[in-house]
Amino acid sequence: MTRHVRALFLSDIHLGTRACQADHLLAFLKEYECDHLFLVGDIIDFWAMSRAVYWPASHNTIVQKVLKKARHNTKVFLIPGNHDELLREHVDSNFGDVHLVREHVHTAADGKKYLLLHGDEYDQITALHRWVSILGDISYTFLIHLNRGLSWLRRKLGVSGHWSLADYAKRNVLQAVSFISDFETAVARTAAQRGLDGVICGHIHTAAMRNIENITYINCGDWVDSCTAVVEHQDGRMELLRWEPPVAAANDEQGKVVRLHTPDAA
Ligand SMILES: [Mn+2]
Repeated sequence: MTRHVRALFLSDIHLGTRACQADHLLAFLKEYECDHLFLVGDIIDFWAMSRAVYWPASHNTIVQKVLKKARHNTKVFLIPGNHDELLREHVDSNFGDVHLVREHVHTAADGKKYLLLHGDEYDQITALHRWVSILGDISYTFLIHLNRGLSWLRRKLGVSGHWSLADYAKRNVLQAVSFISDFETAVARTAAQRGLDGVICGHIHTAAMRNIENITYINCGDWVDSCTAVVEHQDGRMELLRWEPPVAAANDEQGKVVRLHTPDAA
């Protein structure tokens, strides 16, 4: 059954890399139709592709699905991130029906205004020390690969549910914890300075939806590890979702959408 939402927000898909969970994203996209599709950066990972290209058919299918939506009734906006910063040279132009913008203000159905940006400008590590960031990227990729092995083991043992090594590391390494909260606060304050109600971003691969200094801070997460997305319902209510892949690899088992958080829920 397809659900029709007002807007769908995705970030950090990292097409062109082995880490991209393209099949899960395709399964998720089948469940949703939307009036607006916002791609909030790091959609195609040109940065990783300069080292090695990994582009199976499923990555083409994702591009085709997006273009098909754009041709029909969906307004598609693409905000380049740091891994697809090549596209930043072309902001404010249209590629077919895809609008390329540096950032965007989205007015939700309830009148709330959200600042949409990728977020790397607020990441001091990326902004100041690109080499440190590339090293970080490589060790992060290593953690994701290691997690693949662990997930396989968990499935064999019949353990269900999502558990991420990279996520565990981020939450338990003190430096990472303060990095995430510094980033979230900096982005939320930018939205406040512009007189907006909230911000929707990506970049740090940590999905979130919460209130920071009276600003609704929303991070779409990613499709390399957490498989998370944000939707706006017809009434303007925002919701954070996670795609939960099937536990067993059996053909008849299907994944499902898990509701992570919605701010206005009773
Ligand atoms: Mn990024």
